[in-house]
Amino acid sequence: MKDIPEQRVIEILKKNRIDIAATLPCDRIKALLPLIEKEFTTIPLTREENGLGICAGLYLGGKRPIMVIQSTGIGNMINALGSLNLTYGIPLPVLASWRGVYNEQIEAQRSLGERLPAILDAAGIRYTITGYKDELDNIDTAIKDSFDNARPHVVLMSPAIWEGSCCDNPVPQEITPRTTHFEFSSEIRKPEMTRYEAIKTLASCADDDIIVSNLGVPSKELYGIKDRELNFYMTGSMGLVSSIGLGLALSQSRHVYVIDGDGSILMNPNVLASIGSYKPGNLTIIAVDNAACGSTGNQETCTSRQIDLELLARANGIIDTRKVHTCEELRNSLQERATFIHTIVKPVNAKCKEIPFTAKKIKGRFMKALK
Ligand SMILES: Cc1ncc(C[n+]2csc(CCOP(=O)(O)OP(=O)(O)O)c2C)c(N)n1
Repeated sequence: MKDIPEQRVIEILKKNRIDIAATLPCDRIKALLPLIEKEFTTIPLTREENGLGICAGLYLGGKRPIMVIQSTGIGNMINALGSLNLTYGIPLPVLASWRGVYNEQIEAQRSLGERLPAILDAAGIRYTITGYKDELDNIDTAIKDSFDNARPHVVLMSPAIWEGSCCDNPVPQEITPRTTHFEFSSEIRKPEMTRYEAIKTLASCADDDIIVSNLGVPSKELYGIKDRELNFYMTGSMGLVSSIGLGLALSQSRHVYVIDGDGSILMNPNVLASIGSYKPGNLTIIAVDNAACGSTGNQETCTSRQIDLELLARANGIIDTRKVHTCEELRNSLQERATFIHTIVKPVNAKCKEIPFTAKKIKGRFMKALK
C-alpha cells in the first residue's frame, strides 16, 4: 500500500480527518482523483476560486475540507487566498499538481508554474514542495500547519511522484441522454425599494439563522441595521459570498441567508452551477440587483438591460426562484425559504459606518455562535 503514492495520499488525508475534497482535474493526478472521490465527499468545481469560497464556508460550519487541483488554479485563487483565508484566518490545505517545471510538454504551463514559488512567497502564502514519493509525508505536515495555524498551505506536488504508479485510470462517463423543456417569463419593473430596505426586511426575518453579507456597502448596511454574531461580514474576495454560503449550508443545519449582488454574481457565476447541483434546502440567496457596482460608485452592470439573474439561476438548475420588487414580496419569499430571490432595488447606498471589527474577530465570534 505504502508504495502506491495515491494510496499513501489517501491514508494521510484520512489520518488528518479530512471529510470533504473540492477538486478540479489535472492530467497528472487522474489516478488520484477517483480514489479521493471514492473515499471522501467530493465537490467537483468549475473554477478554483469558487471552491476556495465553498471550503471556507465548510470550515466555518465545522468541516475539514481540502482542495485538490492543478497548480495553474492557484493563479485563479490568489486574491481570495489573501483577502479571505489569510485575512480572516481560515485554513485551507491545497494539494496542487505542480505543472510547468518537471517534464513539461505544454509551453503554456511554464510561465506560471516556474514562478509559482516566488508568487506564493510574495503573497505570504505558505507552500511545500513535494518532489518525490518518498517526500509524501510533507503533505501530512502541511495539512497540520494549515489547520493548527488557521492559514492556507499549498503543497506543490511534482508529477515525478506518480511516475510508474499502478493505479487505474477512471472510466469515462458519457453525457446523460435527456431532453430539456425550458419555459420562463419574467418582468423586471422599475425598482421600488433600496438595498438598505431589502436588508432591513431580511434582518427582521432572520432569527437564529446565518446571514453572510457581500463585501462593500451591503455588509456595512447590515451592520448598521442589526449587528449579530451570526452575521458573517465579507470585506474582500469579491464573488465568493454565495460560495461561502453554500459551504455553510452543506456543513451545518441552520438556515443560511446570503446577501449577494449583481456585480459579484457576474464575477463568479460558477457558484450558481454548484448551488444548482447541491440544492441545499437551508440556503437562500438574496440576489440584490441594483444593475450596478453600487459599492464602487454605481457603475452599470449588464443586468441593466441584458442579463436576468433569475433566468441565469434557473439555467444553472436552481428551480426554486422568485423575483421581488417590494419589501412585502421579499418577506414572503424569505418566509417560503426560496433558494434564489432576484431582488430588484434602486442604485442607492445608505450612509453607514465602517464595521469596527477585524476580520479575525468577525470569524471568531461567528464560529463561537455557531457551536
Ligand atoms: C476582484 C475585485 N474587483 C473589484 C473590486 C472592487 N469592488 C468592491 S465591491 C464592488 C462592486 C460589487 O457590486 P455588486 O456585487 O453589484 O454589489 P453592490 O455593491 O452593488 O451591492 C467592486 C467592483 C474588488 N473588491 N475585488
